[in-house]
Amino acid sequence: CYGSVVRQQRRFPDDFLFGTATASYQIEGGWDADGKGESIWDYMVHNNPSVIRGETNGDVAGDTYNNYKRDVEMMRELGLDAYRFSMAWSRILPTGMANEVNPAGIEFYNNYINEMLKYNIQPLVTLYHWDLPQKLQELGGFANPLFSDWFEDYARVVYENFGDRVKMFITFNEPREICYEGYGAATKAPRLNSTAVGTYLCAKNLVIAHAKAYRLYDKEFREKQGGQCGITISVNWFGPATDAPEDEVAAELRRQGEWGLYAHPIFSAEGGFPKELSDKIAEKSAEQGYARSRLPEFTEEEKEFVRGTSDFFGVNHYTAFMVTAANGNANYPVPSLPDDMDNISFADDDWLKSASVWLTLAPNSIYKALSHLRTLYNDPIFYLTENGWSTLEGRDLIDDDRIEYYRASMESMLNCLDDGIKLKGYMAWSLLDNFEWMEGYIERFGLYEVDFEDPARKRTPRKSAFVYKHIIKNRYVDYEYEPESLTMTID
Ligand code: GBH
Repeated sequence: CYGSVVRQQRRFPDDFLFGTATASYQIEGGWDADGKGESIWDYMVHNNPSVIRGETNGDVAGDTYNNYKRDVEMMRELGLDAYRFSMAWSRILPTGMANEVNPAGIEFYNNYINEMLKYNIQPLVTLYHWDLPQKLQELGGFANPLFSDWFEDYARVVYENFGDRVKMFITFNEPREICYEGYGAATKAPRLNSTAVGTYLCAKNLVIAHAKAYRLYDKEFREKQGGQCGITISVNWFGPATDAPEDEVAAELRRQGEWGLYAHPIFSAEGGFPKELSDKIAEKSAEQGYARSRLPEFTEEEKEFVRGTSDFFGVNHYTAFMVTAANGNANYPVPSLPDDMDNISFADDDWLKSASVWLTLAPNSIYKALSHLRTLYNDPIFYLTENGWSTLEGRDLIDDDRIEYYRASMESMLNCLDDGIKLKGYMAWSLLDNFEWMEGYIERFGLYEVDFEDPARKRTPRKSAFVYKHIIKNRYVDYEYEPESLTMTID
């Protein structure tokens, strides 16, 4: 009509959960406040500050420890249905072990949760978003087979204290980042660089720890608390760069190495690690003179114990890559997960670039990832537990590229819903600017800008905050919408 493009107004259902996500170390500050113990991030940034861009750290970050009421006020401004945040294990259990509970830690999370509930915002709690108590790292962390018991004990303390009000628990955030980046490489704490042996050992112990925490909830808490328990895995989309069969094989190995190592044991019908990657690792281990495959096996009993232990599939999805076979020519360290997968990936030059090297706006990638997972794992319930866009530090309140990204994500989710994929919610990363791990405060993901020079850590809404608010309120994407001013109110 009148030559303008009429977009079909596809809607999100009223019970679709719109929220935002954060993580304890990235926002809380109060790193040693009121009896909190040291985490592996505290330890790393204090002992090896130069590993972080700008040599900053999360000692204060957004100071949510003292500003949580303002954060909840921002949630109200946006009209969020839900808010995903993580608990710092060492704030609750300073040494990591459950014999000694820190009452101030329990009180902080109680206040935070109660403030959300006062305004009908549903808390989604991640038990572990990368800040392991340092004392447990000194015992080997995820490489110690007893890790799963320590995690189960911690989970019990969390369920007992908060499960009367929290109805959705996520055990781990992004096993790949924990096991590959922290153990196999040196791009996250504890920077062990312990080769593929470390990555795979961590993978096995992590999924068993997840299963113990899930089964504990199931057995002792679900009946009286009535909530759900699941895991969040990072699933970016990896498709073949060409039609060549070797690129399809390469893409499949890449998907198995990126997320299959963690998803397959939990979500597949047969359980255990994914077959093609397992075979490849066994073959390469033998060729390289190892007496056994560096990928540990699951016993039949362990496979059964882990299989089916998630009420939903939490997906952190940001971007996509194209994959091509490397045929041993990529010069990855040997042995390493990248060398075992043996492929190269890249983004299309035409895709919009963010401030993060790894993050571009890839077309319809949420739909590609979820429809693949749906077929592979028998149509699970999905929550997108993270998705977001980075801009460079600077007081860039007009963030049109972030708006473009969020709108594209909405369209891709609507494609999922049209197809009957059971996608139930979306958590934008992130509510506010925060400590972006190795990138410090240089890359910003917030709907709210944070002034890290200001002792009060003032928060200011970006333009994208208004656009997201409008989507949540109306349940569709209005391309005509422009905020009248950048003044926020609570509706
Ligand atoms: C999420 O990870 C995290 O859960 C969250 O804490 C984080 O703030 C957010 O993303 C934004 O980064 O620099 O090329 O070596 C997303 C998965 C995996 C993305 C590691 C960045 C580093 C790639 N991340 N990756 S590179």
